[in-house]
Amino acid sequence: MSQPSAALPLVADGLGWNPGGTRVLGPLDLTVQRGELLVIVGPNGAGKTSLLRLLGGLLEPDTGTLRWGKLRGAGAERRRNRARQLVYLPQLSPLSIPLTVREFVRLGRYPHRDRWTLSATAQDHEITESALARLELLEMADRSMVSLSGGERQRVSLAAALAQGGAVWLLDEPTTYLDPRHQVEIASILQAVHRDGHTLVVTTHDLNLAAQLATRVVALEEGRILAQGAPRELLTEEQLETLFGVAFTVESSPQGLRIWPRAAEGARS
Ligand code: DCP
Ligand code: MG
Repeated sequence: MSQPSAALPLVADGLGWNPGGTRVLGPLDLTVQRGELLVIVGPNGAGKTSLLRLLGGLLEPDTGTLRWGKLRGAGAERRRNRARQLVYLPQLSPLSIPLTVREFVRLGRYPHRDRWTLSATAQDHEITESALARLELLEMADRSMVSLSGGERQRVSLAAALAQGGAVWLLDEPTTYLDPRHQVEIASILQAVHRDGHTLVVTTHDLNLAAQLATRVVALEEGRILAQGAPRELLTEEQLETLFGVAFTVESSPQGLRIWPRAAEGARS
């Protein structure tokens, strides 16, 4: 078997997950190259979250293998390196976290702490404050996480991700709950993270966001890869109708793609 090149952050080979004996995902092969911004699209229940959790090592695969091109060490040291290198943003952040916003964002620094003292350094505090500022959260930094709206919680989770940093970012529907201004803000943060040379794997139902951000789009259907390609190859009216079972209009211009389901077209007029 060939060794993964150091340029490959992730190589999944025959990856499958079958909880309780029921096939949810795979078996599928997927290679994520360093510096890619891979967007995974597909209907509810297609397995996007499951795939992201497998890629992040949060679920154990039932079949196949997952290799990390850049990880060093073995056992506990390897797990610690993975926690440092990997940013995982869940689709649903826990509702009842008895922490303030600032404390939660500071937790993002946890994998970087000295493993004996575990105390936060001046640098941890500085990075936390700058992540809070970037997501416009300084005014609510002392509020309890329990008191936040869905969109506010999502921005706090992204601030924690930003504070953590890492080579590979796995983001599960990072803009679902956000108002339009914050959607634009998050899209520009993700572009900046990508420009900095990081690798991102993002799931979303926002096809316009996928068109805007992706270097490659993977279409997932019933746990398998239906198709993949550059946004203009994959986000076509035919492909989207096959994937989602509803007709789409896709307008292409030099500025990019505009995509909407055709039922919504009637509603607009
Ligand atoms: N599933 C399961 N057991 C779990 C988690 C999920 O049986 N512990 C099932 C539910 C779905 C399928 O797996 O039928 C895929 O679930 P995902 O959460 O991976 O699906 P998506 O993320 O694609 O869906 P959504 O768009 O709703 O987030
Ligand atoms: Mg999901």
